[in-house]
Amino acid sequence: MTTNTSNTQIRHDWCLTEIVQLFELPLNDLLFLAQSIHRQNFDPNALQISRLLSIKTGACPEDCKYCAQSGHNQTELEKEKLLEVASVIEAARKAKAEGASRFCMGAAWRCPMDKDMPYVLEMVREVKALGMETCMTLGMLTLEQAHQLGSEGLDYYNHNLDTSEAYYDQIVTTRTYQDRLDTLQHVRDAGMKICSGGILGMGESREDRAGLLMQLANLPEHPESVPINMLIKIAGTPLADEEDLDSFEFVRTVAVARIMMPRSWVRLSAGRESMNDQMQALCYFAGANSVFCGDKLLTTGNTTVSDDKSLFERLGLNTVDTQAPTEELNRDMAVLAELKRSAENELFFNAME
Ligand code: SAM
Ligand code: DTB
Ligand code: SF4
Repeated sequence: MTTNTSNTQIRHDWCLTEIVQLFELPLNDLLFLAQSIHRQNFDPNALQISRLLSIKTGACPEDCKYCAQSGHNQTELEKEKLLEVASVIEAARKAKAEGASRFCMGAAWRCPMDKDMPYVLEMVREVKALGMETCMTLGMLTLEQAHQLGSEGLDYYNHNLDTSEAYYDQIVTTRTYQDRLDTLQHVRDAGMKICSGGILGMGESREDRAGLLMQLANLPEHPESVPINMLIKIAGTPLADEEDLDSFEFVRTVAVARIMMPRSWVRLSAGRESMNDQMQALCYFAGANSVFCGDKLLTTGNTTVSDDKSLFERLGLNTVDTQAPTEELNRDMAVLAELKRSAENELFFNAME
């Protein structure tokens, strides 16, 4: 197994065996490799912050076994109709004031109805006018709907593969893996960026986690954003009593994602409330460089804004505005370049060689 840290070639031909071999590396070697690749592609101390809002909650016809919003699951969730555009804009303004650079709007739909499109398009237009990046997750899209969203200037579309193709029918039966891949293709064809990742801790095997990453990395272009969610166990869902995933296995998955998709933003997504500070710090070391901030995700709680602020300060992490590189970021990049130069110096001991 090669652990050459200077090779950050973008690949789309990963096979399962070599991905599993990455997972099997001693943790220190895996983390070193991931962190080295991370530094060659990103400022290692910069975090991109996204903020979520559920614009339409509950009563979803899909049967995703993890989800509070599926009409097939008996959860205590209060259903809501599509929010008014004005309240969405108000939430986006608040998110921006709290440091978010991207505003992600999620709807509990199998796919948007044509009658809903004018409203979601107006949301995109008005959030963009605030100077924020926009992301939506509305379920499956036709090519035409993808073009409508793209023409309005939607930056990202989130559509997760969730798990491996082999494990998919244990998690969702009302749509196929190919349906998900088709929507991702429509998003690309319409010129938008892709946000696609998955959920860990749903009883899947290590091979399934490797299989998920293989699907993502072998897409014709890597998703620009890769959310890695830890299952939030929700009472009333079939996965409510699922066994906890080992924390180090989660960290390993983040590291392997970083290695396989070196230039993508890897997001430490749902489930941070169940992680201690040390585990989150390890995820950042493994190459996660994006998070959802705000006291709520879509329907569940999240780490508080003040806890996040305190942890980021203790770790020396800065938030980055991906739209407008600041002077501070440029300065950090200069420091990074200097560090890289000294690492290339012969006094630097590379234990991997
Ligand atoms: N209905 C749309 C769809 O499924 O694409 C958009 C909303 S859906 C809630 C967005 C994503 O949230 C899902 O694909 C899943 O990866 C993640 N998610 C939902 N419930 C979760 C849970 N309990 N724990 C972790 N992630 C979850
Ligand atoms: C993603 O991968 N995770 C976010 C976002 N994309 C849409 C959603 C997490 C949802 C967690 C459960 C909830 O709040 O209902
Ligand atoms: Fe519906 Fe999305 Fe939840 Fe599945 S994950 S039940 S599609 S809201």
